[in-house]
Amino acid sequence: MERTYVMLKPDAYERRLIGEIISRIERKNFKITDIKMLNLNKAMLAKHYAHLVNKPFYSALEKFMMSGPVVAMIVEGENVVQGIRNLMGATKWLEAIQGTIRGDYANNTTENLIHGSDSIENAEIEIERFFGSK
Ligand code: IDP
Ligand code: MG
Repeated sequence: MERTYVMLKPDAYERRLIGEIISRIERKNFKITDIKMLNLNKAMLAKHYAHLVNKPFYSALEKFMMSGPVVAMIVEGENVVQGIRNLMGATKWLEAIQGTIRGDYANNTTENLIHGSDSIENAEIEIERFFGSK
């Protein structure tokens, strides 16, 4: 069965939206097979966001992602990588359509509530990074 790595960001925690977002994942009939809360550090973020470290917004992203705990999950289901991306909505909040998590709750492109792996290959790398070999 396909699986993906999902991470609820510190704004989801701060805004008390953890339950709401997990409910949307479960109502879609995806299965959460592991879950934990953790605090990220600069080294973990530099690996997770390696494709963005040279962007002008990276220091703001880093600060935001260390501003509180994240909720890390392994989520399983058929075509779950794309399925979670569809539930999330577009990265840029103005492009995220209503009915998606970002479309309904985000009004900022950095503080956009949720991470989901963008490919099956990256899902396995991210699960290994945050949960170890499983
Ligand atoms: P994704 O989260 O939709 O996969 P990525 O391009 O992988 O989008 O970017 C990772 C995270 O970096 C985004 O979720 C967002 O928090 C932040 N980010 C991406 N692009 C921008 C931008 O143009 N301005 C500000 N923050 C951004
Ligand atoms: Mg991404």
